[in-house]
Amino acid sequence: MAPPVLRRAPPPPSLTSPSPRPPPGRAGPQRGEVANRILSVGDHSRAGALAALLDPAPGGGEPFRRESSRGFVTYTGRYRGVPVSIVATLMGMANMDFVVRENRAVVDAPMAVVRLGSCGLLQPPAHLGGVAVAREALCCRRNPDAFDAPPSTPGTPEPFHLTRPIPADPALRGALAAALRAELGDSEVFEGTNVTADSFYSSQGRLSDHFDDRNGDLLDRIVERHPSALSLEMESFHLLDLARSSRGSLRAAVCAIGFAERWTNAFLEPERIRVLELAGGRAALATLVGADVPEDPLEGGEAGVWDGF
Ligand code: R1P
Ligand code: URA
Repeated sequence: MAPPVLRRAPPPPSLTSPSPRPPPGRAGPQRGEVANRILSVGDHSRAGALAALLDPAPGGGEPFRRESSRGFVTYTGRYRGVPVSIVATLMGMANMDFVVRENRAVVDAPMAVVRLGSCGLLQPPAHLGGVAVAREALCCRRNPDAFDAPPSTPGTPEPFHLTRPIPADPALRGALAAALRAELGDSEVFEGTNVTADSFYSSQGRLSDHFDDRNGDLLDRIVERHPSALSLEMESFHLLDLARSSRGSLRAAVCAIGFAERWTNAFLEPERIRVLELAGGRAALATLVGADVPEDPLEGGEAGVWDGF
């Protein structure tokens, strides 16, 4: 009888997917529909308002608009003649991750991303209605392991973990701060450390009777450990983290309009919000247009929707 043929077992199916693409049935950003200069904003309404700042389309048409199946809205056109996209990134670090990775996958050129968000403010000189530009951002995460045991049980970790800060791209950040000052005046722009939280509530020090969050002294602890901490929001750190990890293919800077002063509990009046969003949007778009990245998003000047503008 012939000896059995020894065969190598087939390799197990890979558990990793080769590219950051939406799974079948989910439409994400498409090649030629997104520029290598992206203004990331939190919601559809802000994105739509800022899209009105783009260069007018020939014949008075609208800029290109696509809403993905995950709910991200992208407008693409030109600003001062340069291709740009405005993307509604929605809330939280997971959404920022989708937007950056899926857009990075369909653009060839190095990219510049500027975020214009809103934030809670942690201390003066920040003040309501001003814009906080982040020199750096760190992340504040609720640590579920801390809640395994009653508070102060020996060996239990701190309920919130603060990462080390990650710097913004210095050139982009400097240009953003200068453009904001030109729009709003020196007194309305402050530079410091941003804190990106993984919740609007627990890890932003908002107290609740319904949950054991152990966050009564969280904001004081943050400011004590990071005396230049000024703003508290939910996406910026992750954008800077992705830029750092992008092997040089993406640079980023972030700013956020002060919607709330956490030490006085004052909130910005709704009428001021749109005015500040438009001023911040003009500054962010001007910064993107001046960014040191190629003008053509795709290799060899391949066409995209920006060619219609
Ligand atoms: C919370 O209300 C949201 O507002 C802030 C936070 O980061 C979070 O996304 O930013 P946006 O106004 O950009 O959404
Ligand atoms: N966005 C936040 O994440 N926190 C605030 O306090 C205000 C806006």
